[in-house]
Amino acid sequence: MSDTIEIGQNDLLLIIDVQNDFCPTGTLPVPEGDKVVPPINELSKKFSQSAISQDWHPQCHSSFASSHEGKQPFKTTEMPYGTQVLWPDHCINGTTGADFHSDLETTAVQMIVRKGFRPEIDSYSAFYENDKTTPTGLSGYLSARCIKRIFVVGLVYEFCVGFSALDGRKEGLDVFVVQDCTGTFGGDGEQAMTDELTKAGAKIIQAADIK
Ligand code: VGL
Ligand code: ZN
Repeated sequence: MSDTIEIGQNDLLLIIDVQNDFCPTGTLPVPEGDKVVPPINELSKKFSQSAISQDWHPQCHSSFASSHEGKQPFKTTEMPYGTQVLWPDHCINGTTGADFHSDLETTAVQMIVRKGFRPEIDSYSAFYENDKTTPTGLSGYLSARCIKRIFVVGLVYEFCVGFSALDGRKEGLDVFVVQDCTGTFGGDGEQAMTDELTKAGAKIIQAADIK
């Protein structure tokens, strides 16, 4: 992107899952996951509207390998809604691991969307759970607030950031993923998500592209 993007009234910064368990000391760490915090804090000064998602699982959540006899983390299992990756226990509601990174500036954030709180369904997207039909309510909030463009940042690029961006496109929004304000597990999944985002018409930009 060479043109600079000016932020206005109908733009929202959507900060995805910047929580302790996705940072280097957490149970499902993204390499250098905490490095997203300073650039997100900087970027958020340009937005008058922002929302933040919080992965918020009950203790025996069905996305945890520990809830499935004999299953190891990072293997998959079949759920009624499709194939599900099994994760180490993470972001258990009410624990420190589920808290936002303590340096993340959240004072000006007007909306916190919790997701993944139903024991039987995981939720990557901040719009819909993994069955692709159960809404979180974010969509209605954005339309009531006349949001037309969302700028998505946070963790994890090829999971909750990417699926939120894809759903944003499906909801008819203009979607920008601010890549240098995201963290990734890396590897094939990252490239595959970039391809999907591009195909869906989401724009991948850097923080410096925003005025
Ligand atoms: C996430 C895996 C499991 C994410 C959440 O925030 O991207 N990834 N739960
Ligand atoms: Zn999760």
